[in-house]
Amino acid sequence: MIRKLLRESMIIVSICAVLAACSTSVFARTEAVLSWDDGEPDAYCGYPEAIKVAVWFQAPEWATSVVAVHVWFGGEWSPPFTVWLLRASGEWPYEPGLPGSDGFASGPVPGGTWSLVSLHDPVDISNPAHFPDRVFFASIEWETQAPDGVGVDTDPPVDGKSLVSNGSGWEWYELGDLMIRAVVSDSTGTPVELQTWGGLKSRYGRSRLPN
Ligand SMILES: [Ca+2]
Ligand SMILES: [Ca+2]
Repeated sequence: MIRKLLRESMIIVSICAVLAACSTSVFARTEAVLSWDDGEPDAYCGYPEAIKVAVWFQAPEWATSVVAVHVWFGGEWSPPFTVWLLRASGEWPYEPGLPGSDGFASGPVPGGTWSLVSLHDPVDISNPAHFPDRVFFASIEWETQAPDGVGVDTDPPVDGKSLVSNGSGWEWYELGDLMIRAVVSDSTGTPVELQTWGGLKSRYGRSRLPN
């Protein structure tokens, strides 16, 4: 009986080892977390200074998609919020433009720590017509007042890649680096469909769309 149990458990261990090897070879992918902050908030940026914030990123050449966003909220809990992956508008100096995908609704999440928002449909950034120079903006828009807001790293170097909006256009935020990070991957994302303002507004309503 004991010998039989041992033999069966050896078979199970062998199957698990084979499965692990297969999953490693089939699903191996490279990911990187892009960030401008040091991981320690020194201030917060929230209502009424901003109702949405964005951070500029340029993905490495090997990256083909954005798969997640990390955000640090202050206070005990964040308000409900939406994550947007925004395309650059025009040419350098880039500013946030049209959404590169649908918004990803999230929150409330605990404050005082990193929250990971996994993009259930990774956003494909490999097409230079949609994401020139692999530039994109990770944006957070909250739906109710957020007095504590998003963490700000004011320690040098302040990289000047953050923007805020009170609903009418964007301004570069110079006090520090907003604590939003982007996870890029070499896995294939969902191709971006060129969307028109009219189509987006009819789907989500004007108030939920970034400018
Ligand atoms: Ca800091
Ligand atoms: Ca910095």
